[in-house]
Amino acid sequence: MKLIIAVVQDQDSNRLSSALVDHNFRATKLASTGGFLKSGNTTFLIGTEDIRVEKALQVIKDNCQSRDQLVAPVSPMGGSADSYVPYPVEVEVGGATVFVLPIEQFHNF
Ligand code: 2BA
Ligand code: 2BA
Repeated sequence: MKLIIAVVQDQDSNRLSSALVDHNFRATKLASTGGFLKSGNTTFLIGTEDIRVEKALQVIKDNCQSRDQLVAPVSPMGGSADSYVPYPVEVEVGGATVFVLPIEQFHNF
C-alpha cells in the first residue's frame, strides 16, 4: 500500500473529495496552512493499493488547478520580521503538491 499526501488549494478541495469518493478512494482531509503564503490549504491523506496510485494521481490532477495569487505585504508587527515582504508579489500556487510514501502497516481497528 501507499500513502498519498496531497496539498491542494481550498477552492479545489470539495471537488477533489467528491471525485475521490466517485472513484472509490478512501481519504482523510486535514485543514493545513502553507508555510509561504501563511494561508489555508487542504491536505489529503489517501491510503491505497500500489496498483491504484496512478489512478489516484490522475484524479488529483484532473480536479486541481494552479492559480496565480497576489501576496499582499504583511506588517512585521503581525508576524515574524524575517519573513517580511515589503511589496506585493505574485506567486503561482500549483494545483497540487503530492508525496507518495510506502505504508509499512495498515490497521483499521
Ligand atoms: P470517512 O471517509 O468519513 O468514512 C467513514 C466510514 O464510512 C468508514 O469507516 C467506512 O466504514 C465507510 N466508508 C468510507 N468510504 C467508503 C466507501 N468508498 N465505500 C463504502 N464505505 C465507505 P472507516 O473505514 O473506519 O474509516 C474512518 C475514517 O478513517 C474515514 O472517514 C477516513 O477519514 C479515514 N480513512 C479510512 N481509510 C482511509 C484510507 N485508506 N486513507 C485515508 N483515510 C482513511
Ligand atoms: P505555500 O507554502 O503557502 O506556498 C504557496 C506558493 O508560494 C507555492 O506554490 C510556490 O509557488 C510559492 N512559494 C512557496 N515557497 C516559496 C519560496 N520560498 N520562494 C518563492 N515562492 C515560494 P506550490 O509550490 O504549488 O505549493 C503550494 C503549497 O503546497 C505550499 O503552500 C505548501 O503548503 C505545500 N508545499 C509545497 N511544497 C512543499 C514541500 N516541499 N513540502 C511540504 N509542503 C509543500
